[in-house]
Amino acid sequence: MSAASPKLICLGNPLLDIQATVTEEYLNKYSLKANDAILIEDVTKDPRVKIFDELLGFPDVSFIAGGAAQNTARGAAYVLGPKKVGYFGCVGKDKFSEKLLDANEQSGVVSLYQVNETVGTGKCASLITGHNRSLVTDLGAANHFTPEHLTKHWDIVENAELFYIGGFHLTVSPEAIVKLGEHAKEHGKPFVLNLSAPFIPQFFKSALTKVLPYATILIANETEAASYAESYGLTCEKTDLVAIAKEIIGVDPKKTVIFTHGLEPTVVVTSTTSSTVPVHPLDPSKIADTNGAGDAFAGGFMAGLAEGKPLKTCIDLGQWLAKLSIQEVGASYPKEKFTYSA
Ligand code: 26A
Repeated sequence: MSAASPKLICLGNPLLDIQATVTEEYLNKYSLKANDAILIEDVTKDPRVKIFDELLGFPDVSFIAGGAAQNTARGAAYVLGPKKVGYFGCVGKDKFSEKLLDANEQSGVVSLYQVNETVGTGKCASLITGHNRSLVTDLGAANHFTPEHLTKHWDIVENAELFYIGGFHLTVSPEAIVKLGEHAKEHGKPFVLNLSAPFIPQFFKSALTKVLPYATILIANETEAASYAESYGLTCEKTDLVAIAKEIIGVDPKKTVIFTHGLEPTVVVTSTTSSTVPVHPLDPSKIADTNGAGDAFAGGFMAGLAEGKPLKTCIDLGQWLAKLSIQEVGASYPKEKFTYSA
């Protein structure tokens, strides 16, 4: 395999995060929950588009590379080093995409962007209240990713050893996910899917149902698990993570389900086992914000998987990287290089 060909390929929606601390009243004004992710589907009708302009007037506003799977890609690269991680997504031709490109370069991620000449790069308002974050996204160009772009770079796909798909991309191109999934399945490569947000199982169920069979590993948090249980009409308790995981696995011996659960231990279920892995607790006074904690977890996890580490070590690596990330503003990683040791 050529040195320039990344081991791990990620697919998602490249977004620039516009992050600021807001008040509860501000969230209420737009009927937003303190901890949620929503998608603006019609920028001409949704009053919440105003948020992007309003945030510019907030004293602590900052522009930070975002997009859930792109954050994960940068996280994996933090551990694996340069050129080991590639990232697919669609951006516009503007200052925002230049900033994203630069952030990827700085962190060693190979950007495999499709460029849309007519639509601006996607953006995400990340509204911070205490340790919560409310995400409001205008996908922009990210909504225009097409499977043909994968075909263009198929040699890179073929050289990759494992894949990570942000569930958020189910709103954009399930076809692209299936295309990568077919390849992974045919070659027995790990194919990891993150549920990303409660609205994915709720409102994108048919796309999720198409893609789920390809996932060798599913990652989600407890609220996404509950939303899955609700959407698929599972009869178990919506808080019984092991039972939900078992339903997802069904009779697929190849599937593993990982549910993170805030500060509670992470739940890991395979077709024959179920166990937990503790988190790495952090003194709350050291938390900058928790935006991107889940993406960082997935980044560390994917890095471990790429290095062939045992499942429990991969999860511990994920917890370790999440702990580093929540000490930074936004879905970011320290400038300094810390090294994980099991
Ligand atoms: C389709 N939607 C809604 C989204 C996103 C998203 N990434 C991809 N698609 N909504 C929010 N994000 C990203 O999630 C990260 C935090 O986990 C934000 O850009 C933020 O960096």
